[in-house]
Amino acid sequence: MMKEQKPFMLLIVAVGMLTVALASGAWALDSDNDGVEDAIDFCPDTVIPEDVPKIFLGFHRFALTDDDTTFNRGKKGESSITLADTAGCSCEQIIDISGLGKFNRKFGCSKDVMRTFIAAVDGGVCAVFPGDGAGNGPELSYTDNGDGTVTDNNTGYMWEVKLPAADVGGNCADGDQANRSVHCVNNLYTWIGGSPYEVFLETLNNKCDGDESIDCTAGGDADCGADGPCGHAGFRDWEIPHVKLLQSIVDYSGSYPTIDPTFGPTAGSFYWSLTSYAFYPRGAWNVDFGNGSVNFGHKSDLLRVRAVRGGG
Ligand SMILES: [Ca+2]
Ligand SMILES: [Ca+2]
Ligand SMILES: [Ca+2]
Repeated sequence: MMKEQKPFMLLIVAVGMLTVALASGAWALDSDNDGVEDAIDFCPDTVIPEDVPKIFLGFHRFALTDDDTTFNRGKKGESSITLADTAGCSCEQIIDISGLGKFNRKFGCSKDVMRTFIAAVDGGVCAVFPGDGAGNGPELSYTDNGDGTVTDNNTGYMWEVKLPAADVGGNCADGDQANRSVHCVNNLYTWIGGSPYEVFLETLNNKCDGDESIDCTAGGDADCGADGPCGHAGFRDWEIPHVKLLQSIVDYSGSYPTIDPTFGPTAGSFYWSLTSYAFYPRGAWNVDFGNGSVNFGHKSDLLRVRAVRGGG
């Protein structure tokens, strides 16, 4: 009797284990076996323990030096950082992704490297498509960085803040645009190549912050000396937003202009996007911050622009 029941008992046990496994999600695919599911694992083929450090793990440095998924730290043993925090990336993989040098490879990833990478991972995972400002979707939320930039807390994108038309330091009251700061609210640019539109980005990315006359294209921050960092607010990757990104900052609650005041002076008028009109290549899309509409115009039209960088 016992011999006949055994396979049946085994089947019951197997079904029970399968049920528990499915309920706990334990069967979700984790191809590199690092405890982070493939769907949210940013780094495939993680090896534990990893090939870093090459010499020894530095005092405040992190790496996966034993068999578990928690980073070891200096001589202190296990740290509080796990592979779940780094989206499944080992120190070695972080070094490769971040383009870091041999020092990290010899002694492990520094606290700053880990912190920056984890923040980037968090930013990516947390990026949210904002609502319309009129009660639908996530609430519009912005942070004034106090340096001529504002961050959209939903998308993570950083935007340029404009100077008012009366601003004296930026010479915004000067009738000749060539004498004004590129940040002046009423500056107008065409979309086409070789245009002031290119001058605009060229200045944001290659002139010293706060002094738009010093060129720091070659030497970066070193060329700027006491005039601050190279690039607007110290960043050199400013772009013109594509049309959907530009529309993401429209506030449809009925405000005029249709944008949060954190963005500083904004005209109730048309702002260029990067996006060409596919059916009429001489045209490109713009957003009207007078009513929130998306329109297209001739690339030779003189419209306003607001720069953007980074993102989730
Ligand atoms: Ca994994
Ligand atoms: Ca460990
Ligand atoms: Ca991994």
